[in-house]
Amino acid sequence: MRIENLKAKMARENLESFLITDMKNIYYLTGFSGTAGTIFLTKNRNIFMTDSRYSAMAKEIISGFEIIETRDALAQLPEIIAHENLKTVAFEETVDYAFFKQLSTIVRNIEIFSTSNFLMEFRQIKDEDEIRNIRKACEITDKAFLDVLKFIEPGREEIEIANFLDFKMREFGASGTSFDTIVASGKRSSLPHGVASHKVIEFGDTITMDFGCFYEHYASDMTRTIFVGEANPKIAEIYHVVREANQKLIDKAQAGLTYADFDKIPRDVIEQAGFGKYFTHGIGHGVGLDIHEIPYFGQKMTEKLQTNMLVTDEPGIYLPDLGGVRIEDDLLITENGCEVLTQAPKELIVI
Ligand SMILES: [Mn+2]
Repeated sequence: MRIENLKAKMARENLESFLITDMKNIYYLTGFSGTAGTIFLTKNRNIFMTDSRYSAMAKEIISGFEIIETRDALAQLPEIIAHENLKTVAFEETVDYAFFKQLSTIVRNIEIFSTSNFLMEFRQIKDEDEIRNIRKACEITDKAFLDVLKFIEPGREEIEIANFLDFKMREFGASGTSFDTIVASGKRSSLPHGVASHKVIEFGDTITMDFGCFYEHYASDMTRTIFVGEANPKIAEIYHVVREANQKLIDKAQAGLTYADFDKIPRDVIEQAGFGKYFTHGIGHGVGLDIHEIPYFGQKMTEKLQTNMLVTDEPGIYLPDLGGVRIEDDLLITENGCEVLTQAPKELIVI
């Protein structure tokens, strides 16, 4: 079905052939999860190329493709191009320069051109299986958060807390973390993406933890901010503003909401509270096979949310030299609202 949808789009947009090298796109189309593979699609043929390490596995799990075993997929192209009488080859713009140079050298005398996010139109709408996997990834993330609350105490390093979260997520069934776990404490919590450091947790610290995992190739992404011993009153004030912004978006998110409004609804809450200039990043992003994928949101974007998109809601306020708060949930967009897949508590927690 996925491959049929893609080939129909290729026909609509006059792509005679398409070279796919992004491993997430390859997984999406075939279920192949090895580390080396290349897809080449033409009107008449679906070709999957991989080397001898993976060809047996590919033959077993991939249907609807010719499997070619080769250590150099690009070297196979001239013959296919000649056989299919192709005039153009499209490729993904995310390829690296060395690949582009090799492609330009091997594919001569016909036009090559790049496409942007060609498969994402499909990937951004999740099917039942994908939703089930992301739901599970979110459950694992929630459980790790509940456990880390019992682990955090003054004297521990941020890195120890990050390692604990990573270990717990694996223990609960994750295949790994979906990105490097962020633990930013004290003044460091004012760094929106403070990677865990050797800083030691102290009484009175604010701690922002942004973490997530992969379950069956699908990601979760959650942020919670908590306090150790006591909450600094100014940070407690912004905590309530951020939480209100996060909740207001949950209340309003549904299919049909424009990307501009998705950004504006929580941003207005923070601006009206007088902290607009301290909310310095985007409100959210899509989550799926990639931890960050479309949709992204901006103030003038007229596109609309669609049913079964999976997006984050992550307002934050960061007061320089004092500390910051971010609360992030993963939302499944539905026809009449949204479902919050990350269920870890959001009331102000002091441990
Ligand atoms: Mn995020």
